[in-house]
Amino acid sequence: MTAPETTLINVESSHYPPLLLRDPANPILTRKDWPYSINSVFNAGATLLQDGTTLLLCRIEDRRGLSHLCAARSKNGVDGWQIDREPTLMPSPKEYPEEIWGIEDPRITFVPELQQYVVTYTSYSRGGPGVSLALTKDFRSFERYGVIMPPDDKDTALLPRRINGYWALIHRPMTPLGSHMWISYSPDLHHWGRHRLMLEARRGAWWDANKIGLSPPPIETSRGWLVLYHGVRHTPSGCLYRLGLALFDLENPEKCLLRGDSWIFGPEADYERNGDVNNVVFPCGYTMDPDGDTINVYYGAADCSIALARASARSLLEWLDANGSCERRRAQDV
Ligand code: BMA
Repeated sequence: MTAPETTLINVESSHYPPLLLRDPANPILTRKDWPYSINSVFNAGATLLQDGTTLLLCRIEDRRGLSHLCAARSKNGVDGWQIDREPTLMPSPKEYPEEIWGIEDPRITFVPELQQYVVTYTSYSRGGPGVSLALTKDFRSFERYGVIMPPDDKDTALLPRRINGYWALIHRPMTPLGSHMWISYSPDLHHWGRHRLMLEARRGAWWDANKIGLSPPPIETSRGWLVLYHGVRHTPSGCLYRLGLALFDLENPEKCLLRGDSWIFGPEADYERNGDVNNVVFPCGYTMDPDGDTINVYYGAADCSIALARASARSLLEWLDANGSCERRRAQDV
């Protein structure tokens, strides 16, 4: 009798090329790793520090249901995490009342011009979730700018350099007519204007109908800004969070060059299927390997843990060339 074949973790159907490969160590961080009591750890921003250390700024939910941020550092970005002994960035509702119900889902952008990391995150106010911004050099002390986009708005990241002299911020305001990705510009990171619709949620039965949002900060390639975004499907048993791919013009980032029709990554593994919120993959950060091609995508799984999947920038662009089309041309069809 022959032994049954081992089940692989990457369970994608062979008809779909697996563009993001899960790390065998997944989930790489869970509440069991935490040095203090928490309910869950998920949705982490990511960056590489100057010495090559991977830093994750993790969303921690406590047992009141409120979130704060906590940093974890690792030499190889997979294991050996050194986790701050206490919260790294707590909501500060006395000075910033808009943080009264917690801070969530950070995205990190290193900005060479400022020689600082810009962290954008959701601040949960009495008026709903809005977008806040803070600057840091070391993830130990932070300069808070407060709310830069009022509720309901989230899923934000700053581009790492100015576009035509202005900082550019991607975000996702919510309206009853649909939750789409917008881009806004600022001369000083405080005052924002020139708001433009960047990518629309599709409609009807599509996997990314009605609600989409930026996932990690855009990835700069020679062909354009590569954007992983999440699409939310409402089903009778709850929401289903999957990832799609699009490419935007380098100097005019509101111009979509290519957008894939199908999702490229969705909940399949047990830790993505089952958790506090089932069927969620939610990346907020990535790091790029020294080869300039391997992208390490850090994602929250089922609002309970942090997992890692790798992709090749070249393969993502090739996939978009084969499967993407121009958003504007398609606009009338959907
Ligand atoms: C979204 C965000 C994420 C969360 C996801 C699934 O709206 O709030 O923080 O992971 O829902 O619950």
